Amino acid sequence: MARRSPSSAKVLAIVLAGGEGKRLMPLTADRAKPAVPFGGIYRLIDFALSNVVNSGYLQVVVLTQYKSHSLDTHVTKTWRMSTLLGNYVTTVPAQQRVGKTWYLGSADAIYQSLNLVHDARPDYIVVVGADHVYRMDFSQMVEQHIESGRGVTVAAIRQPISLANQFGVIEVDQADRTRIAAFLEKPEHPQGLPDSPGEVLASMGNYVFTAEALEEAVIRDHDLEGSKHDMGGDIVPAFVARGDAGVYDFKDNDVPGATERDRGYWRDVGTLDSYYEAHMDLVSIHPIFNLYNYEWPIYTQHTPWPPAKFVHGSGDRIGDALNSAVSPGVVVSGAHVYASVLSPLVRLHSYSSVQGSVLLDNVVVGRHAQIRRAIIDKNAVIPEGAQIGLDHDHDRERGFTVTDSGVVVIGKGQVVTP
Ligand code: ADQ
Repeated sequence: MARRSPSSAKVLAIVLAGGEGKRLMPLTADRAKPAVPFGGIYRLIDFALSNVVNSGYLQVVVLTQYKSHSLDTHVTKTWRMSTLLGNYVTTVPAQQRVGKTWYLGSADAIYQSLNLVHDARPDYIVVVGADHVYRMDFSQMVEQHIESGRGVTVAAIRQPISLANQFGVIEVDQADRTRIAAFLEKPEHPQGLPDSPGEVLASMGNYVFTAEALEEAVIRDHDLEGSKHDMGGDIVPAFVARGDAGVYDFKDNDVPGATERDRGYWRDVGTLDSYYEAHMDLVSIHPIFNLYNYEWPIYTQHTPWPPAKFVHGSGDRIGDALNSAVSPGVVVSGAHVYASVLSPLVRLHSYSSVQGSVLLDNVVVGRHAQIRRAIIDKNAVIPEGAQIGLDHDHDRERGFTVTDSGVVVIGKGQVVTP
């Protein structure tokens, strides 16, 4: 295929959103990981979709599978675009179009959806995961990909070597630093970087493919005995083995409006602890991830809820929230909130206090309740006087999850006793 100039190239975006997110249990007990709420008003998938759309790519398919109802509802309600202009974001569940199996892995999800690629007839395909918090202009990576003439380009970021077993680890060719010399998916004993032994260069799970090369690769992979049909585990290594894989360094990505502090921010929020920490990044006084960058907005669903309100409770209690992000519809009545993220419609009653916590939609906190370093899923009712996060043995006895770093997690619909 003749190379197209970046401005005239036709690009289809495929968002992989079928992941189960086992390590985020109980938050993924009845929703797919990309549908997990984040930052008060968003769902995780909003970050990937906002990046795709802000990059100028308006033909987007979202491949879903595991517990996809909540994800599907969110994407359909939020991401409707003008089909008149040929723009769309569609969710595509596993449908057994090709055979009798559901998606066997992320590469099989693309294989089973090749009909959508044939319909869109793109020159290039941007494939992104749906469960990271970051801003990225994919058009800059597409430009590098087109110039390279390679089959695939993989986005990369430095990560601590201790996390290497969660990522695809890239070794760059020392003679041509844009080429991947070796790629190991989730290695247990990786080598550190020559200039920084405590770090590895990790794949971000975002790829740009030349359309024909991706189609050939997933077809070949489909027939390959022993393949797990996984993008990181099988497809990328196949390109690397042929010397046909490039690397795009995320630190070169220049997103409009980024601050010195949040340029290059990228978080894999695949575990409860990393999900919690990414929330704390939002509420630090100078946010480490800046939601207030209107040049690269993060879009989400907006419901006409009333403004958040802070009122005196009974007696002399003041309702306040400091160093916190508070969503519409929240009422803080005679309660004290510190370093926390409150999602829409949360209600806090008098003499209660919430510190270093993430409360999802509609959580009600009764009088005198105390909550410390906790994540509380939707609709939970914290009874009067209950204590959460103050005594971890008591938290475990009541069936709550307590993470390695001591964050207490209460699942959706879990009954909470004092
Ligand atoms: P993981 O995130 O562990 O590693 P995976 O679980 O396959 O890989 O998830 C990648 C994306 O694909 C996620 O957005 C997930 O929702 C989606 N997905 C998974 N199974 C799917 C299926 N059957 N159908 C549709 N979508 C599916 C990957 C790469 C690593 C890289 C990390 C970065 O494999 O090389 O380092 O992402 O976080």
